[in-house]
Amino acid sequence: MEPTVVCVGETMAVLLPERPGPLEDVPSFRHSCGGAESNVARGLAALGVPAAWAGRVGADGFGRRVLRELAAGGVDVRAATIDPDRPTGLYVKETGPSGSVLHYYRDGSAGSAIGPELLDDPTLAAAPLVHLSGITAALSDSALALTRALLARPRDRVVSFDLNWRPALWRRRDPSVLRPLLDAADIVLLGADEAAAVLGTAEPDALRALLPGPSVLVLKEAHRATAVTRDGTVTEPAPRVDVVEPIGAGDAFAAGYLAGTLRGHTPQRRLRLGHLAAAATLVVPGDHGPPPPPHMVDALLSASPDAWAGTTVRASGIVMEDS
Ligand code: KDG
Repeated sequence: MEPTVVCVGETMAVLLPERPGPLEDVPSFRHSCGGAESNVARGLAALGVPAAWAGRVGADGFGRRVLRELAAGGVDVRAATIDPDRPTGLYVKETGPSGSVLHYYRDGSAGSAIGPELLDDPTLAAAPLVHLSGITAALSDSALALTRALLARPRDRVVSFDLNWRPALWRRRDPSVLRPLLDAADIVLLGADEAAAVLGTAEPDALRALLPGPSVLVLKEAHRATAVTRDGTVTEPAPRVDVVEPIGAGDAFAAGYLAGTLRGHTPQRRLRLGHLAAAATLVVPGDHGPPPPPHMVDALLSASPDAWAGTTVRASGIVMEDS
């Protein structure tokens, strides 16, 4: 089946610590893979949306692992290319009492060498929806050129863009390129803290004035998300979640929101599906958690506001209080 969504970006090998604490004290690490855009592709595939990932990996074991893991997660990797000269990037997660830190080992990586030649890929050329993020724009000049070219798209292709502000990647680059990139997309996802850091405001009307181009801005806050469309604004609270580890939750939210959009859900249900997919990732230590089974998703999407407000997501499952 041809993918409905192609997610473009860098996917890296990931080392997840066996237990919290400074890296020098961690006895061992679990090997996984992650990258914001391929996390979205995995989240979409888990929700039943045909999804592909396009990017570059090195001709090494980490690269083979990335392709194997994504394919096992139901992601089409035919548009992925193998770089004979550069290594697959790596990040190491450090977890502690004040949250998680990502340590990147990705300078000069295969993933950072993506560029406009990817536009010739038939999977990408045919995709009705392309998902991008601000991470790719920070990786290299060629990755920024590809991002710009994908946003200068044919009229029938929808582009979603998650700001994904990663200050560590912008130290030697100019982040002012981000606002016009966001404004050229159709669906923009951004966290309130990221919006404040990059655009100087997290206030929906002010963001709309700065970004008049997209059909929808989805603003994520700690306990709610707001869709700002040309027809008005819809806000939906998040369910309660017993958080284990937050990295990857924004990508899962994007996958849920996009899946809801592709299914023609109402704005409220799109936001709920985003919250549910994010919650499933918040309750696991890695970058992606399996979404709830479809019958439960359906029940939660149509739950009353009281029943939705009484929902708690835990690693052991979802609890809906009687309403
Ligand atoms: O959103 C999760 C990502 O931050 C993680 O998978 C690593 O892609 C990554 C990045 O560049 O930070």
